[in-house]
This record gives sequence, structure tokens and C-alpha cells, in this order.
Amino acid sequence: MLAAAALLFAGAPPLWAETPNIMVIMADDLGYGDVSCYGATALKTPHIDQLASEGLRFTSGYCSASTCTPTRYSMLTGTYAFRGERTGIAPPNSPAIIKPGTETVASILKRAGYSTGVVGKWHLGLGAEDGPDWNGLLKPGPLEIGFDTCFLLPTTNDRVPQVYVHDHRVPNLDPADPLWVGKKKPSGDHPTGITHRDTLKMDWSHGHNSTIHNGISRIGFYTGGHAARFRDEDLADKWVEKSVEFIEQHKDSPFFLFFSSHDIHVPRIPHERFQGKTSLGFRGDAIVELDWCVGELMKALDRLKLAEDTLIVFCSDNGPVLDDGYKDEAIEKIGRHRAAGPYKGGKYSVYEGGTRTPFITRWKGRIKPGVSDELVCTIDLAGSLAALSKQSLPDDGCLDSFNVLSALLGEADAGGRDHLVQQNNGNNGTYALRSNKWKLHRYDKKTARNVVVEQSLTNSKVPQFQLFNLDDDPAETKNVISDHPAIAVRLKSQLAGIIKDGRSRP
Ligand code: NG6
Ligand code: CA
Repeated sequence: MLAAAALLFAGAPPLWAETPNIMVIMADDLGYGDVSCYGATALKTPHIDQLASEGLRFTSGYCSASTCTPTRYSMLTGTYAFRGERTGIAPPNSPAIIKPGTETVASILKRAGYSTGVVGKWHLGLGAEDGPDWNGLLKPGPLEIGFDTCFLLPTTNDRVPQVYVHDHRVPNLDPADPLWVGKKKPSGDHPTGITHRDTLKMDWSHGHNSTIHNGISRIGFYTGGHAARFRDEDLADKWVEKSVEFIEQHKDSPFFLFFSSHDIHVPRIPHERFQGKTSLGFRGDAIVELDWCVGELMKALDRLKLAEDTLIVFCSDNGPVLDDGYKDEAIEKIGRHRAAGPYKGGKYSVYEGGTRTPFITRWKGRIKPGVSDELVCTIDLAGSLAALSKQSLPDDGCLDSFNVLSALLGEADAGGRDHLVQQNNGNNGTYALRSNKWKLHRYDKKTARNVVVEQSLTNSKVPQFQLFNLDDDPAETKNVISDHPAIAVRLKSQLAGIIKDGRSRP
């Protein structure tokens, strides 16, 4: 015991496996500047701030993509999403994107003896090649890639259907009212956001004009399953309820919980008790709801005396967006709030605002509280948690996941990455490579999403390559590619190599 303690204090990694509970809390569309411990002043996030003050707050913490599906794919598999098939934003009837047999954070930790669960947004597809069998067994899914149990929002809250999935089924489905999900209008008189626009409780601004549920029109069409449908207002409460249940069930043995919040994705419909709590409209109120969830999870750990035995990783799946398809006044009420903090761009872009997000680790008694400038990414959880639990990675899996455990635990003033590839969505040729202070953008298409998060999204022309110096110009305002041709050549070739080699993990 003494020797063990001495080793820990010396900062050397322990020789034995450590199996704290692990809770990854992933927010949806939450930007670098959206929480008070990262500089927001228009609202307060006391619970996320508490995590930061009791743990490590990263200033260079990233998710790997600026949309949801590819970041989640990479977080679980430890492989860049651009290497995978169908890793762009998944449609309502997407089959399972991560195939059974793929090594994931969940399968690694299960092998190490953990009970594993995911609660909340999935958005990685369900079912075999012909898509989800909504009325039958929904497999493969999380349970086929290492999770013991799941309680899910199967797609996104703006994509149909608005039902939960528990393990392999939609709970509360009435066989007399089967659930049908499709791309085309199921009948001529099916009400939509176009035909019944004046009845909507929140109007749409682009897309999102198909089937109406809970007074909100969505992406895609569905009918039936009425007894199984949820109210958007109740999602956060449900995630907390199911998570606390899971934590209580597994309080005596190590657990891995992936708490995957739908907040603050559109349609932003926080519970009535949070509505109107901020000056930022429902976007701000949804941040406060997310913060409440974090508080409830911490409370459960405290109550069960697990705080010193649980590593929490708080992160986001992509950067911020204000108008993402509904008229919820996010733009009108933004005031001086900077959702991406000092960074440019946000969701859909490879500017820093798209992927540099709040990133906090807390393990009471083990992580010394502070701020870390180490470069870490959600894609590194597989490699790092494998190192923590002394599991080896398969040679053909987790191809881009680095072991940054010592950075995550703040054990030394190093241990992070020296480079990271960022991407926007799927496999469409929009990349950035950060290599220490340098950042290269590469656009294989001639246009890219406009990057001003405070305005509506538009496409604009871009040169194929741009280079920025993040030390001098963190907001990526000045393309210095013509001043540094040798650096540009080096980064272009490094990026091309990472793409071509099929892996970047040694
Ligand atoms: C886009 C949707 C957007 C959001 C996004 C996925 C439209 C016009 N836009 O296609 O609202 O759903 O997909 O977001 O439909 S993510 O965070 O899940 O990746
Ligand atoms: Ca997202």
C-alpha cells in the first residue's frame, strides 16, 4: 500500500490495472464558450464549473468531428470517422454503423470486468443492412459492440421517431399501433410542417418540415407508436432517471456509463421548469438543463460515496450552432455571448470552433485540480482507458486512438498529442490538421459551410489549402500559407499520409 502510494505521488504510472468507474458525459452541440468555466457570462453552469474546479479543465480538448455521428463513431471506436463507411450524419432509418466485432471503449472496458451502459442520444444507426425493425428486435446496436444495456434516443431529437429504445426494443409499443418510419409521406393527408405550419409550437427555419410530433415538425416521416412516444420536455429527466438507476445497480463493481445528452441539439425544448431561465432563449435554457443533469449525476455519486472512485470525462460532440433549423430565437437573443468562445466557426466547420470544445476530467483524490493545455481528443478515450485498465488494443482496431492517459489525469506536464486531424462530416474531404501551433485546412470540394456561428449557415468558396498559426492567431483569421510554404508542404504530406496509411496509431 505504501509503495503504491509512493509510486502514485512520484507521478509514475501504476503497474497494476486501475478500475475506477468511468462516466463519459457527452453534450450535444455545446460550444467552447457556452459554459461559465470557459468564460460564458450570460448564464451560469454551476455544476459543470464544479467539475472543472475539482478536476482538470482542458484548453485544447477536442472532439474529432464537427457533427455528431462521426464524433460518436470515433469516440467509441478510436478510429477516425473518415476511414469508415456511412459515418456522416445518420438518417432516421440508418442501420448500425459500427459493426459487431468492432473494438470499442465499451468492449475494452467490458473485457476489463466493467458493467457497461449507454443512456441518451445514439445516432449511430440500429439494425442490419435493411435498417431498424422498429416493431421487432433492434439489433445489432450498442449491445452488439460491448454495452450490456442501453436506454436510447435512437436518432436525434429532430429526426423521427420520437420513441425510446431499451436494449433491443422500443418500450411501450402497442402492437395494434405499429411504428412506421420512412422517407416519403405515408399518405396524402399526413400532416406536416408545411401543411400544418400554423399549428406548430415551434416553427422551422430550414428542413424539419415533415412529420409533426409534440407540435414540432421533424426530419423524416412516421406514423403509429403513439403509446411509445416521448415529450421533448421530459428527455433530460429520463436520462438522469435511467443513469442513476444504472449507477445504483452497479455501485459495488466497476461501471462504464456513457451519458449522451440530447442537450443542446435542436429542437431545443427544455423542461418547463428551465424555460425562460436565461436571457438567451431556449438555447441558453437547454444549457442550464444540461448543467442540471451534470449536477444530478454528481449528486448520485456523492450519495453512493463513489466520487473518489469515478473518473468523469465531460465533453461535447461538436461545436455550436445557433440556427440549426428551428426559429427558437437563438440568433436574436445571443447578445454578447460567444458560443465558440474566442474561436472561429462552429458545428459543420473545421475551424477550431467546430471541434475545440469544453473538455473536463475529474477523479476526486486522483486528479490534481487545475487547467491543462495538453492536446487531447475524445478519439483517445479507447487507447487511454485501455491503458488505465491494462487492456491491450487489437492491432487492427482503434486505429487512431492515442494513449493520453497521463494528460487526462494531469500526471505530468505532457502526455498529450502533438497533432490531431479534425473533420466535419462523414467522408467528404474536409479536413484540418493541427500540428502543435500550426493548423492546415484542406477542402477537397470547392465550397464549405460558412463559418460565422452567429449567422445563418451558407456555403462559400474556399481555397483547397489554408494555413494558420494558432499561437498568433487562435481565431484563424489570417491565412499565412504563402508566408510558410515549407510548413504547408510538411503538413499537407503529414495529412495525406495519415489518410493513406489507414491508421495513425503506432
Ligand atoms: C442537419 C440538420 C440539423 C441537424 C444536423 C445533425 C437540416 C436542415 N439540418 O442535416 O438540424 O439535425 O443535421 O446534427 O435538416 S448532429 O449534431 O446530430 O450531427
Ligand atoms: Ca451534435
